Amino acid sequence: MPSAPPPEALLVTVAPTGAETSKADCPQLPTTLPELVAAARECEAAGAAMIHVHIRDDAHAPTLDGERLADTVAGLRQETALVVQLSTGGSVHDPLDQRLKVLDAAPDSCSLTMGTTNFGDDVFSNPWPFVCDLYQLSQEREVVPEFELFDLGHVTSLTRLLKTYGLPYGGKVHCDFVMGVPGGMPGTADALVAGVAALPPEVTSWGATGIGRSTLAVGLAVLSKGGHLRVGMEDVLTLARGFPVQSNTQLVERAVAMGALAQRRPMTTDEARALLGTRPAA
Ligand code: KMH
Ligand code: ZN
Repeated sequence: MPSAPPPEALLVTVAPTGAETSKADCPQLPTTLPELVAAARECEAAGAAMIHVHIRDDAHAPTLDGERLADTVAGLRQETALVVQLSTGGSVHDPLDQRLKVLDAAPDSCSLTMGTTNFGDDVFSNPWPFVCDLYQLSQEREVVPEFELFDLGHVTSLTRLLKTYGLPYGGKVHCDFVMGVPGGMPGTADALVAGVAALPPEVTSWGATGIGRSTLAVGLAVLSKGGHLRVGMEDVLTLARGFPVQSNTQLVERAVAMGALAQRRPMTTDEARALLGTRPAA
């Protein structure tokens, strides 16, 4: 088994698309497969090692279509060495049974949110039985989950899940705090410190992302606590007030520059696979 990357190695995950922003509002959002692959290649060159993927249909609307998901995984694998993580969160409108089927596309990793969260005016539904089903399916299919923690209570649920069902495929436990969602924990250094302090001992690595304006506060707090970074247009659409993000690469470059100030260098894709315990690259 490959050894764990050194502490200075920084996992940068890019979440380029998400399910919330419309193409009409943000034409630079990568919503087609060629756009996604081009963004992935540029972000890999800029220092990203993992991609968190939501896909869109021909009308640029969020979809969990199985064939499109499989084509997306294949396209990303062909053109990049990135760890491919498919979202099982989808959009707030996606039914639970379709979200389970995402694993049929055989990604390296999948997101797995540890509880239900108010999500703006909507509800992001993750009932406990669904969390357990998805987790056991990920173990069976040898897909490494990234545990998404939107609130402090989700950390408690993660502890319960690991106690009940054991370790993920690959034996590593990686989680990601998703902070600043209206309805979840705030995107602040204080909230991050509380979350990290509550993590169960099985956790081998963690990262965080701050939604919207909390992106910088969370990113800087992550670096001072020794965690990893997720950035991308799923989470933030402005570089600063009045300066719209033009490409995901800009956000990855900024994350890499922030890491450099903290004397962290971007992790390679091989190091990311070792960190996360994913199946070897095809
Ligand atoms: N789109 C959000 C409702 C995930 O990817 O797993 C859920 C989400 C989390 O983005
Ligand atoms: Zn997502």
